[in-house]
Amino acid sequence: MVIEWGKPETEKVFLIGLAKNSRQRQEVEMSLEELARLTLSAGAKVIGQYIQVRPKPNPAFYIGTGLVAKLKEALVEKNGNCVIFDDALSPAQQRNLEKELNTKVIDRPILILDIFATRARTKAAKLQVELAQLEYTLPRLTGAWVHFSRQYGGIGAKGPGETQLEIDRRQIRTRIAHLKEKLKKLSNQRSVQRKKRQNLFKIALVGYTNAGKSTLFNLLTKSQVSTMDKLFTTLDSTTRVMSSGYPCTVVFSDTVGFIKKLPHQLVASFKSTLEEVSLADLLLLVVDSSQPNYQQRIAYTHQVLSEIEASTIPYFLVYNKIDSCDGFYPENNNHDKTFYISAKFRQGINALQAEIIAYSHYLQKQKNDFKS
Ligand SMILES: Nc1nc2c(ncn2[C@@H]2O[C@H](COP(=O)(O)OP(=O)(O)OP(=O)(O)O)[C@@H](O)[C@H]2O)c(=O)[nH]1
Ligand SMILES: [Mg+2]
Repeated sequence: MVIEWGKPETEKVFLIGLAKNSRQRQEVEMSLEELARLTLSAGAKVIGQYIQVRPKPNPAFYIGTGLVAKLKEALVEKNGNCVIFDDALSPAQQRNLEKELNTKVIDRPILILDIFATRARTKAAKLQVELAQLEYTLPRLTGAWVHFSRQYGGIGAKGPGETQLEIDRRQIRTRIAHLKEKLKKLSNQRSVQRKKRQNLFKIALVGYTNAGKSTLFNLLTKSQVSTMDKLFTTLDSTTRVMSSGYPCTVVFSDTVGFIKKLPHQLVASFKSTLEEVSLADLLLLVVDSSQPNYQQRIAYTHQVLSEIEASTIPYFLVYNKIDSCDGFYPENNNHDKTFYISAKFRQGINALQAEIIAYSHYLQKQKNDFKS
């Protein structure tokens, strides 16, 4: 299910963010920059943005009615046809806004789900994204949500009647059950494969999207998975088994990146893909250190790790892109396994690899001690 964005040139978007107070404004500005990148990734064009400072969202419209009126005028003036909010809207807020603004209203989770839907390539990723979309849609299935996908043909498109809605709800529930069943089968297949790897040393690369995980993965495993300056290039896990140079067989996994306000339905349905992470012996937490808010991104990564029950796994903190840091180095945070690298320019890789080898010796010894 992909939102019909229409032709990119016809999709003109306003972005909206809310700051609790003026101190939070800068943070919201950065969040909107990221939202703009996500919007571009979805093939639409940003034509303006508003940040409102208010302590609490308006229950009916999320933003204040003054800004709703201003936005309405701006949409007409600039020929805009879509508004994207940086936070999750309640079903009622979304409905009220669409009615008042006479235009399509989307929030960050819907946008992220949409990008995932266009990027999903493998069977598992497609099923997982569809499941997440339907679970997000179900409580929102009212007049504003038409059948399985949102049809934004014309302005003010009418929703179906209550009977139709009930049929849709039932169909969605049936489809959800069907998708879960299919995913369970795939997950069982994966766990058979995983069992075979039980005694191997498993390392997973994790971190915020675009941190350079796949670039580092390619270096460590001499692979060629896709890397791009785009959000969510990787959606599926790739694993590579390495033995030369290590005291035991090592399995590296590259997987989906995290992002702020990742819809929890998405995390839940990606659980089986993310099992590569939750069952790892060691995580390489890759950070784009050229980003001013890199610390927040580390915090979000930890948040998702705890959601998938991976927060107790030992990790190396890998500050990547140090070539773009302008001489500024991120602080060590008292984490004793911290590395500064540039995966793109192959700097600092030997030291990281040496420590991975040392750690695999340590794990091997632990396993042997346990056996005897
Ligand atoms: N300057 C610089 N750019 C880098 C470095 N490492 C990766 N990149 C670039 O950063 C972008 C993202 O790299 P990826 O390896 O695709 O990042 P990722 O973490 O796998 O991203 P997703 O799969 O989208 O979550 C690409 O354009 C890379 O070329 C680095 O050390 N320095
Ligand atoms: Mg990647």
